[in-house]
Amino acid sequence: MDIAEVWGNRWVSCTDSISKKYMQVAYRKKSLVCLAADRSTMAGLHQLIDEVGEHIAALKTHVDLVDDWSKDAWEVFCQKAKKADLLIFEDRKFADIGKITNKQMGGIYDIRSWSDLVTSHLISGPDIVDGIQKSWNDVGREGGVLLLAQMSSRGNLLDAEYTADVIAVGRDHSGVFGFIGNGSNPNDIRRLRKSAGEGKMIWTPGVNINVGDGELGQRYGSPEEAVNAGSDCIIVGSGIHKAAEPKASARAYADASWNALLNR
Ligand code: S5P
Repeated sequence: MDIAEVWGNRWVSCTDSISKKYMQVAYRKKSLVCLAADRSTMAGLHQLIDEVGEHIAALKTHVDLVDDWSKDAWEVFCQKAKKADLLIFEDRKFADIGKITNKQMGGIYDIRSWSDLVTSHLISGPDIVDGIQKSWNDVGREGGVLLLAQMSSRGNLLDAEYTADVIAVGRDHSGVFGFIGNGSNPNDIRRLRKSAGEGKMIWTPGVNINVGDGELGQRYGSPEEAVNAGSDCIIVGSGIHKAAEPKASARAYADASWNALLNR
């Protein structure tokens, strides 16, 4: 099957360059997996790319949880991620007003200089997206914003009305790459896909082969069901980086997500 057949409507409707790039990487690697690389040392992060890089399409970071972070070490790490054909996604979950978020893309971590994607809440209003886009623009780079339309954690406050408001802003905004949906619940994903239409990505955390409740309020749904319901990328953290054999586990998530896409 060629790439247009594999991705179907999404290939036709998601015309922005980062969505296209993601779909191409996923197609090359036969994987719809974004690894949530939640390890707190640089060595642990390097080890992850070495072990599972070939089975994942994107790498999600929390730059502020790395104990031995330094600017130079991070640059080397990002180069390694690019060499491994990975989109780099900083899960910063911005929430401030546009002009402050614009500055937070710089600062000590200088997220604008290495990220292809970032997450943002829309709680402060639509200018946050423009603030983020301006910061990439300032350094001559392009990137995409994933808006949190739903969350996977128990008791979160993103109700259906809030989700609808986020979609209303995001679906027509060229700076918005797509939405974060609740990977732990296929019905939530189906609803999100229905109102988001075909023209935006939906990426879903809260995915694990062992479904059910996780640590500290996290919840998990299955990789196949998430993709069947309309997710374009499963965000998997502990299912891979805490597995006894991360490589075999990454492979299993890649196969599950890819086969589900082929069936979809
Ligand atoms: O609603 C959300 C949104 C995100 S981005 N729920 C989440 O769990 N996440 C992120 O996905 C979270 O920050 C973490 O990095 C990852 C899930 O990790 P896991 O170990 O539970 O798979």
